[in-house]
Amino acid sequence: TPRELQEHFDRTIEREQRIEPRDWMPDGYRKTLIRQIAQHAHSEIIGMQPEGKWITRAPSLRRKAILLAKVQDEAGHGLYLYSAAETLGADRGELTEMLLDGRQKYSSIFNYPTLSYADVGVIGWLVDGAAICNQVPLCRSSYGPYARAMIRICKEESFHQRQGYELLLTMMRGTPEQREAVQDAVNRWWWPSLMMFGPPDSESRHTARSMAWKIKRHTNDELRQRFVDMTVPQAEALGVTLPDPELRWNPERGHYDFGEPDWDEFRRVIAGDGPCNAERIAVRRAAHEEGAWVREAAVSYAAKQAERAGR
Ligand code: FAQ
Repeated sequence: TPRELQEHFDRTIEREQRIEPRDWMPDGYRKTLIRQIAQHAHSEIIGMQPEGKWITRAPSLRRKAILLAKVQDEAGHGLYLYSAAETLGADRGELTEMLLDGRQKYSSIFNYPTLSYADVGVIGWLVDGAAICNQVPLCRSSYGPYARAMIRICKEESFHQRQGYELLLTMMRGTPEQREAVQDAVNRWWWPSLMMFGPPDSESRHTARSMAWKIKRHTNDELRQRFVDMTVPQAEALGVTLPDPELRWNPERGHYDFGEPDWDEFRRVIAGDGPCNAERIAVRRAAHEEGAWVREAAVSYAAKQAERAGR
């Protein structure tokens, strides 16, 4: 009966066991997961653009090989995540349509421009750093296919974070111009990185529900604090200043205090009005349209194979 199904689901969540695709789940649980996993997948694919732009302009063969590998990993992450969404009954083609016509979101962070090669390092350090902070707890998410995809993604994100930090260490040992480029990139990416964790808890419409379902394991503000605490010592080691005059250690709390991100800017960017929103979607749309023949060929090949097997 429906009541027994619901009880079985609740017990599974309560015992920290995983919900699998074949299990009964409430409609809201399925919808929330599709929304979050699709947004995450879209972010990985759109997130290839800001760094991808620098592949042809990498300063050395070594940097180019590293960047190529990183951007390819992001494509891979997008694919695991679309596959995880498909286990919930979502259709990948439809999810892409929803991204292109603005019915589904992708992370605000990818709507900012990359102005120099230092941005590649800062994206690795701060953006991948924030992504790891947010995603490590998702390895314990209650939905099996999502949690398992997250394990592999987090391992690769750690490599991305280290490559960013290593690039920045190299630039900080370089010329004054290189050090300035790093500081300038840090100034531009710091606040948008804090916004990756989502709105403040008081304005987050999904957190309470998603935590009760153990899809999310921490609130947006908890993870934002964890990221700040982790990053300040790294900034000191690197020799850069984080652009927040309110940033200071609070011995009573045992955490760093920090300033309030500009939430109006955040709302504008997720509403489609950030510096690069139009460009990101235009590039994604063009890639989708130019790839139509590949999808058609694959479908027609699969149909021929099936016909042959049937004979
Ligand atoms: N940008 O109620 P909440 C990466 C939306 S890392 C845009 O708090 P929730 C790696 C939210 O969807 C980036 N929209 O929502 C990489 C909701 O809108 P809706 C991707 C945002 O879901 C690195 C509304 O605001 N990571 O790609 C943002 O409980 C370098 C209300 O918010 C993930 O997606 C935002 N920053 O918590 C790749 C991680 N924040 O749907 C390439 C998985 C919130 O009601 C290069 N996702 N919104 O219209 C999550 O952990 C959660 O979904 C949160 C938001 C924490 C992002």
